[in-house]
Amino acid sequence: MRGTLSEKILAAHLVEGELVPGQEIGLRIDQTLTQDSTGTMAYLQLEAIGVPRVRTELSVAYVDHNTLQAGPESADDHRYLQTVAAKYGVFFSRPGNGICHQVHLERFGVPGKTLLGSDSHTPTAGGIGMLGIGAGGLDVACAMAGAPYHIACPSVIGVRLVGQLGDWVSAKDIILEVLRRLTVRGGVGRLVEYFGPGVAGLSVPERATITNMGAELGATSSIFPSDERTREFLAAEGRDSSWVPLAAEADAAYEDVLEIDLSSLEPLVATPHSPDAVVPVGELVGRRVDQVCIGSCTNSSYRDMMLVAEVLRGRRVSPSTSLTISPGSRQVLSMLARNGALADMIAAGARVLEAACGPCIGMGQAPVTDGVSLRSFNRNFEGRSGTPGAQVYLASPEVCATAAVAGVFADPRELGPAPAIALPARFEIDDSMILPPAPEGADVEIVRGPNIKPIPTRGPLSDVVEFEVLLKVGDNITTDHISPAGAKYLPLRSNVPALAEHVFESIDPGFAARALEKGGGAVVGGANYGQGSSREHAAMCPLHLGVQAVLAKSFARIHKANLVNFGILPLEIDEADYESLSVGDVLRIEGAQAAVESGTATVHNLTQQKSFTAALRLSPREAKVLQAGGTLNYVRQSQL
Ligand code: MIC
Ligand code: SF4
Repeated sequence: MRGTLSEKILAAHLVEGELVPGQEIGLRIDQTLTQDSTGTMAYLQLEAIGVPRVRTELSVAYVDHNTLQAGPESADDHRYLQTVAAKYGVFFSRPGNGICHQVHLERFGVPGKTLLGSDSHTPTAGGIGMLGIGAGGLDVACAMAGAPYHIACPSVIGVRLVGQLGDWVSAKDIILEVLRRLTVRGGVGRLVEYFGPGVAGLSVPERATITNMGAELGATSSIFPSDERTREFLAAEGRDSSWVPLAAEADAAYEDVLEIDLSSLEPLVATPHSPDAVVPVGELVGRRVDQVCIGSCTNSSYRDMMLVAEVLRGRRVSPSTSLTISPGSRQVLSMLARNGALADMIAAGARVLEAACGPCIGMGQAPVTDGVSLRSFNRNFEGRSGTPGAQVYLASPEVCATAAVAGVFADPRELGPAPAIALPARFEIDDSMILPPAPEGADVEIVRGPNIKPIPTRGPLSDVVEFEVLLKVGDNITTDHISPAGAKYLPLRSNVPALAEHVFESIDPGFAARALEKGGGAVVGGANYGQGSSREHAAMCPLHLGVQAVLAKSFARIHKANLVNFGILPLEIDEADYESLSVGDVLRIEGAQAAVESGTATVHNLTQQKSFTAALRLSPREAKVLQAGGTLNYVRQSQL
């Protein structure tokens, strides 16, 4: 990684360890962000850690996920977040102000700094040359309390961009091409750094589309240099003083380099049910589209919205298709309202939603039964839209808007020359929906609604652990499978006992009841277990049900960290042992305390009367955390 931009930022923030890929490092975190569906737990954890005020340079609490408010739960949670933020020194971005990643890029991101966020798309900040990393809420709470953030030092791969994008081809097509080549596992343990002559042609919001969706590669983060385009963007946000130039050295050593000739790209689409199942739009032309949803933290910038408005101007949404549009921030929405673009959208028949995550996380707008939904979002995991049989496709705002008008998949290049969208010289700046914290927190009273239930914890790891296999699943299981999101479940994010009833519901509706009845057990998974969202509920809820271990071929980075944080053993097994394990097998590990230290556990399958070894790939710190029964116990012991 010598000479890479990633190395420079990592080195400047390194407080523990060495920059050797695979080894654990501790990083100083400059800024944090939380959003509401992971934030309540993060702040309960911050309260439990017991520091009086946050110790970061800047921390922001956003409300953007749970804005449906079908009952009082979410509004109660928002009130809790507002009061806890005021008390602990955290800025509070009110519901309606926009999606955390978009607003953070606009108003707070700083090139060269580190940002830890309790949301997997925190790498959006890489669009501005900031190192943004997604993590579980507990890790973010520790960072707010001033502790370093620990990760396995990633390796750095380069993506060299050359050439220029053609008409109707945009940033989304670049990241879909990277996904097509690297797959949803291709970024695990890696930082993805963009460089080359093609970079200068991309504005910050376009770069942010690419770094945002780097999360779908499983990458630790993605980053662009900070250059003249970055300066322009920051100047337009009235934040010139935050700009610093940053780039890799000319002879930077990447682990691997992928080259993409932008002029050779065409409009692409990710097909159900994975962001890496990418095909050219041409393969789908003419197929029915029931619903189009434009927005999300991937594609909701001023540039994207203006492009959509240009396509819709003077046209009508097809009578057989429903079009929703959610602008990424109040800044974007307000500018569209003033310049008339919003009127064009409304006249075309778009259903304009508030500036929030909305349909991306299944908060409303579930498609028709077995419907085809085309979205400018970043995830098309099965069931995430709220309609079990729906077929969800992902594409650029260009492809989405064209399909909304045509009622079928269509190639936007058929529309003639593409509109040129310039960044405004000055964005509309109004931070009145970002509430600063109280100058002295001591007097602020925290308001807790009845939905907020305590965080589950467990005692220190027993030396002999015995558990039954409760469920066996395949590869690429997402945290959406483990702890579903959407309108029915998100209001329960502060109430682990209630949310836990739905663990693995879409795969095995009887899972939660069985786990409780048996007093816990284990889950067997395939490769890349726990990909997707950073939600630590995918560890906390199984913990509440008594799950002691997950045995999988491999784990996604954030989920594995969350398992460790909540004292669940992440055991890696090989293909043959995966094949041989069955639901109902009773497994036993003797000497578990020593096993987490040595990194190898001998697992006795009492049912099948045989033994096998499983790896516990843990840093010495993680081993101690597991021995203590989770991070909260460990942090309290080590007196942060
Ligand atoms: C998502 O896109 O899945 C989410 C909802 O933003 C999650 C966070 C969550 O589950 O609350 C994420 O990406 O981390
Ligand atoms: Fe919100 Fe969707 Fe972005 Fe997650 S991916 S932060 S749900 S807009």
